[in-house]
Amino acid sequence: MGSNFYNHWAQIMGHTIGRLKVTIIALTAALAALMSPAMLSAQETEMPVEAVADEAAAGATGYVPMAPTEGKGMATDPRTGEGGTLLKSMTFQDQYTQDGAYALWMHNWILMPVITLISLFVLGLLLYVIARYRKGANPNPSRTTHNTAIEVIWTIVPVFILVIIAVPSISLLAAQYETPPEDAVTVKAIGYQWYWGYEYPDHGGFEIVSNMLSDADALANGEPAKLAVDNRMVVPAGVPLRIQTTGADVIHSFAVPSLWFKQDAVPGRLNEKLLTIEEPGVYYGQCSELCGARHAYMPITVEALPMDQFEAWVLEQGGELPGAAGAAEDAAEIPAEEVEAVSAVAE
Ligand SMILES: [Cu+2]
Repeated sequence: MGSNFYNHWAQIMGHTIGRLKVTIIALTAALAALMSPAMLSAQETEMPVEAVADEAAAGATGYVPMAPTEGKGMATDPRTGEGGTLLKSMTFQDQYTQDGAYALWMHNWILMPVITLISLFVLGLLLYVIARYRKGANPNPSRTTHNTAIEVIWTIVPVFILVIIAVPSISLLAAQYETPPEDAVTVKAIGYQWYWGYEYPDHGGFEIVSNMLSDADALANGEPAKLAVDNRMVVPAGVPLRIQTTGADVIHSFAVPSLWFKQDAVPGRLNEKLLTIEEPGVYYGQCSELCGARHAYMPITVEALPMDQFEAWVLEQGGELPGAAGAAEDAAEIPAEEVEAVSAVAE
């Protein structure tokens, strides 16, 4: 009776292990596909620069919102893989900042392999112990409680793994705390219930009010629904930006996944973080701090433009360029005669 039971059990285990093997093989294959060069090179796919340039040229006389590039600065559809592959929709969005690219590399080549290997190793050990040391195969269990060699190994190996993770992790953390340089372009993102305001203190202090477009309007524009806005946060590409965030009422959070950027917008506080967007494009984000009933309906659209087009946009908004304003002010404040008079007194 007893041996019959164990035979039956062993048979079931055999089936289960067989199925697990298939599952492990499938998982490994999926992971390999995820890490494949094709997958990585997808990151380097260039955006149709000409298309953007054409549009920019069209907007030379007046600002025309840039058309987004499918799959860039937005999530891909996990059901259809629209805008990318199905696998791509399971991982991070392609990154358009240095920190983002580094973080994505760390995720793909350090964290995921380490997590996968450890999980498979522990699963393998468990299955081996279940099969090898079951009562039927091992009726008299060992009474061993200590083994110095193996205890040293299972202390040192995890320490070694943690150090491997800590080195890139700490440098990423440090990079994310880098202070914006003095000449960075300042944009102040203000969270309101429930929309965003973008103030340009270096450009005359005008403010853009940004509300979500209806699904119909967004789709008609060729933009993703619930992410498109009427007035975008327009910034120059390729130069350091000083993004300041604050909340007008409750805590919001300014977050754009493809730029590796997330910063809380807290009432009464001014948070500041460096952001350098590497290339022109349209990048979508959302408020990422529960801020009330319409929290899900205050998206962020960042449009990065070449500097000259950004400056043209600023002038169109009634803003002024920092250098020009400064020179004009200097000229206005100190008339030439006064300067002469002052130097005469000094003599
Ligand atoms: Cu909010």
